[in-house]
Amino acid sequence: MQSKIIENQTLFTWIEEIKTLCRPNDVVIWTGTQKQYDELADEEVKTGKAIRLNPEKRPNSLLYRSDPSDVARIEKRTFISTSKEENAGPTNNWISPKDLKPRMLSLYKNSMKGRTMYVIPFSMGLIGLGMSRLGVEITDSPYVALNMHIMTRTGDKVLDLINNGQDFVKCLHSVGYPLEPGMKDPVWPCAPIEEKYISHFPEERMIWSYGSGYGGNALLGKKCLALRIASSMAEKEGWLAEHMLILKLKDANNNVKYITGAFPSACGKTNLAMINPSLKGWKAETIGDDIAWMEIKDDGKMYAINPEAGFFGVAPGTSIRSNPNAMKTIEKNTIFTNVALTDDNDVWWKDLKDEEPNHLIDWRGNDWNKGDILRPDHPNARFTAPIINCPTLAKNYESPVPISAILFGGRRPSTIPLVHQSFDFEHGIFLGSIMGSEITAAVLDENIGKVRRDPFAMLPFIGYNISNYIQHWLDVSKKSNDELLPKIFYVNWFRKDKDTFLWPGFGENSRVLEWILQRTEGKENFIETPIGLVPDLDKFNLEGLSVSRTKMEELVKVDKSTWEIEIKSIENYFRMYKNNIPHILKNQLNNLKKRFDI
Ligand code: GTP
Ligand code: SPV
Ligand code: MN
Repeated sequence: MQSKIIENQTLFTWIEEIKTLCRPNDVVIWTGTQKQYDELADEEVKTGKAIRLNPEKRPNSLLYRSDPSDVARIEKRTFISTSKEENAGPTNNWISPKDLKPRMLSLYKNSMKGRTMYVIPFSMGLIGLGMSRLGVEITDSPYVALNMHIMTRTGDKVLDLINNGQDFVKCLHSVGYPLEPGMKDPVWPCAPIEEKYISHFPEERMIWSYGSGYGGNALLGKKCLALRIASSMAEKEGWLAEHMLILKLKDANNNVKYITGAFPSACGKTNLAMINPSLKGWKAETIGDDIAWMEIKDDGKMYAINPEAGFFGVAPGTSIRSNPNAMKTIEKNTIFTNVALTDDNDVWWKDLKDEEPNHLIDWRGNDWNKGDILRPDHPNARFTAPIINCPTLAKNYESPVPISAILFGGRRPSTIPLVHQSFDFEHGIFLGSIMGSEITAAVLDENIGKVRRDPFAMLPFIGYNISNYIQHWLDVSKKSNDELLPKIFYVNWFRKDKDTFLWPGFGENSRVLEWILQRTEGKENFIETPIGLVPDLDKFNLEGLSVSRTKMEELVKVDKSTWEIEIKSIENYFRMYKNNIPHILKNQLNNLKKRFDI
């Protein structure tokens, strides 16, 4: 397939350099056509890398099974490589470019032997929009090429912009499994864990990823570019790159408002982005489910875009009951990774339906029978689906939208109420900075289930020093005022009584959204507590809700003795800033203690 000629000297030279370094068998420029996608998908099926799902049940869809060692983001192999360690800050793994580059160059040497190298120009955000940014990913993984085709806007139109001189982020990826003649290619080639690197060079706006083929480690437009590199660009250019969903809401009176929400990985962004509101007359539309780029425009309001063109969503737990819109989204043209396969060549995962099938092929490719102890899907099994498949997609999903409220949230079995509002924007920044959540399977970690602090749901994604990140939020807010800025809320769908969730979640979260939108209009529907404003239950929509009043009271309770422990834990956490703790956090923490009389 012949694409446009590469006229941009920087791109041309870089491609030549990588060819010489990695020695692929051949080079393919991604043109972004359906034909190219279909042909590559067919080839993947023919060579046994992918399984074509039943075309009658799931047209044009594939199943991939990854290597059991390569199933999620790997934070301990993720690096921010800046010349000075302090520029990466206390939350990132740091290696200097001087040390890291030679180490990785020796890995990249000949690493694409026996493989095809794909050159994928892509745009994060609508092609040509002022808020969008360009990248080019060079990869030896057909899986990555197919996924990038869905997740970003790829092809010749992007190349046109690059040929015209627009900047792009260089993203280099190799699975790290060169093929010598006669060697058999495994179904999911990757490198051993100690050879995996997901490296970022923000000073050069460059990404080098080696050894992993999975998700955020390999689809470099997503977490690597749109969060880590973009956050560092945004700091310099005065905008925000955040791990947030974007949702359009219409209340029963047809008032339209937009909100964003930052929840850590596998904590409910996709679900909220596709919510089916349980409240009568309410309508919700999807704009984005994982990443928001935001800036304050001339009218003083904060606007957001979704830089992505697809969903890379958590499959387990997705069902007609929990998220019917996601189920519709993945009916066709979808890539599934590490889900189980049914006897009629369709997909399966935990809680897909009430009744489990008698037999499946599990995510490792083994037989699974009903009653087996091991689950048949991987907890971080994912679907990759085009955003245009989403039945609730907002018509204006490609334009910047003004944000009325920002939600922070996470999985907290105790302490944090169902919802509370910050006293003002600065207090909201504090709420973002103290966010905590149970670790989920979205990251390869032995501490799944333990609560860790995850400021702004950005702990693994801030591409620079976290002190400067907090300061940057403050600086951005100074471009406007509290009247015009979004109001900030902290939500927790995951409060538990012993082992069961107190709150039904999903569609019922619309009750909380209603309360939030009322707050953005200044309605007196709250009770003031030392941590912020919580719902006055007499003014909270409880009609038809299956939760008892006692449980509701438990859900919005702010208990001083619990908060004494929480405050100690926050103080302890803030020690990581050492001498570099932003003033705003110190002041806010003192104010919180004063309000509690501690
Ligand atoms: P990433 O793609 O990793 O960034 O995750 P995400 O934040 O988009 O999370 P997602 O919406 O995929 O949800 C992850 C898991 O949380 C799924 O298993 C959901 O079923 C579950 N979940 C989402 N919303 C709720 C809720 O309101 N209540 C409860 N109890 N579970 C929820
Ligand atoms: C996350 O972990 O937050 C994800 C999945 O959205 S990944 O793309 O793998 O980062
Ligand atoms: Mn995410």
